Amino acid sequence: MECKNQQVKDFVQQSADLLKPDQIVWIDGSEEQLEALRQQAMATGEIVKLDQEKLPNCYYHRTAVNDVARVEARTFICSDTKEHAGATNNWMAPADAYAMTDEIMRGKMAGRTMYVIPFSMGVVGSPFSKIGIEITDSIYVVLNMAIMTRTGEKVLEALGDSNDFVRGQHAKCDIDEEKRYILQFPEDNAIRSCNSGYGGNVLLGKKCFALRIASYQGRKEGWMAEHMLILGIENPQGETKYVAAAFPSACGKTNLAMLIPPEGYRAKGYKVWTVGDDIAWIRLGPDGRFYAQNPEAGFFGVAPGTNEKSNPNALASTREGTIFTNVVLKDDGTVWWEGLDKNPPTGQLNWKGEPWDPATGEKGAHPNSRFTAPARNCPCISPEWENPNGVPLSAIIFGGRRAKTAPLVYQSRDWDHGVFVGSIMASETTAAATGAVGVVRRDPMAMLPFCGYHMADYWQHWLDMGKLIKTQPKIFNVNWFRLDDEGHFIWPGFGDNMRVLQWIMARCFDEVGAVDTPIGYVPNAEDINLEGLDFSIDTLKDILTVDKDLWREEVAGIHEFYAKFGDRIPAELKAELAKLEANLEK
Ligand code: OXD
Ligand code: MN
Repeated sequence: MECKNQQVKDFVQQSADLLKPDQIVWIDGSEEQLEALRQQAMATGEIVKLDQEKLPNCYYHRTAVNDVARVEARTFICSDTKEHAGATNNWMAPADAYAMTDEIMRGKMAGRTMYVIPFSMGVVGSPFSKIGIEITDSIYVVLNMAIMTRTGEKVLEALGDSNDFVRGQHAKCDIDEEKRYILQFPEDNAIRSCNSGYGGNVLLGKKCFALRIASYQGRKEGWMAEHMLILGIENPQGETKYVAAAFPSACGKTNLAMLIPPEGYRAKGYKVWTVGDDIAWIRLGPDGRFYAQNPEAGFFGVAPGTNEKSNPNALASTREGTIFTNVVLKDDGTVWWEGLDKNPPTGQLNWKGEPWDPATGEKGAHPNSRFTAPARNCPCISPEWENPNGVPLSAIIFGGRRAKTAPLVYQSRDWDHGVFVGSIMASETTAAATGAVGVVRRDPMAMLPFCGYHMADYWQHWLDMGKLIKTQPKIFNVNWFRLDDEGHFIWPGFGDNMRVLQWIMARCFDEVGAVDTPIGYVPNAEDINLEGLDFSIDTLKDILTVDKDLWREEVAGIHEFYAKFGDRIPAELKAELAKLEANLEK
């Protein structure tokens, strides 16, 4: 494959000068080349071919045991000043960051091959799309990028002689935790990642580019990069309306993106279509509405808990062309993870490659084990998911995991209030996650670890974008996780969340009223359809309540959180907080 773009060639040469690989291989996007790389990775044991009848084109991979998750403490935004990175990001001066990682990465590809992956985030050639070049010494990364993004020659063609591409450099080095760094250089359009081989740290198109770098680009260029799923809701008349939704980790984002409506809804002809499960790039459309596109081409989903009941669409997506990482490898060439079914296999290898006995209670799959599955496999993938112009958004949904405070659903009064609702997003830790129950972690717009610049400036950007649109999407907040006094979830969740989506749609099109409360508009219980569900209206009323005492505590927590951002907090958000306080005193 020939590259005519001089800037790309220079970048590849500079990378080779630093990393000193034995050879350089350009990824052209062809199946032949990918197959040759698979053969090579199988020969070294980097990947294992799974049973080709049960799981055609599926492979298995284990990471090092010290390298199983994103490392937020070692992730830095290397903007020109610390102030520009803001209080919620780690910061390193760009010159120091380059010098430090020059030292760490120098010569580390000696004896290895350096792969050059031209990739497009978004449909190649779409006005939403952005191009990157990732350098890596990992075939696993190449194979994952080939699923998660559009790669190869067609991307270089689309780039032409433009210099507008993100420069990503990944080197496995020695998988040394002490020298592991994930660095974003927003002003340089550049990313460096070293000493890791795990997904979120090394698939540079995903969190590093499509969120951290892209959020910065979006502010500069007047669009938005958000940590959001996108789904379409088709009604019995065959009309589809789209929503984007942001939730912190472990709140069921992939499940909501692939929701199967309850029986009664399906009988009437309702359908839910998946456009994306993790990231949304949002632009102003020619008709004054927001349009969203999923910049990815695959799902990098958490395996444990995924099963025929919780998410049959996700499971179906993994039956072909998928890479499984850190799950249980069975000797029949299939895989298993906790929650796949109730029959943990015996005599198999756990995620570390050790013989594993489920009777010991030890987990077989790592809790953050993953599948990398092509989006086109998903049975409910939207016919519009590759529309180069994106899909128009009717609503934006924020959410979190709150035991008592937030009602099942509420609607913000207007755009600015909605931005406020996003800015105070929070989840409470569960016992399983940390040992400490009920600790509130603020995660504005689910972007805390992913915003590439100062969070308060990011809120200002949201407010500014609201001023540009004629038809603003309505903004909602949901909470599927209210607990009863015994600590059980009250709302059934999963497919039944369709009932809440239906109310949200009805509000978007002025088809239903609501109760005005201190925090926003809450449904009249009668307006949430409970047909076919064993759930009393009194219990529903219970989870729609807004407890003023709890919200006064919440306000104190918000003040404390906002204090981190000092003077940069937009006046509109301060006014919203004051309004909430006043409403609670009424
Ligand atoms: C992810 C995450 O992996 O948000 O998508 O952590
Ligand atoms: Mn995510």
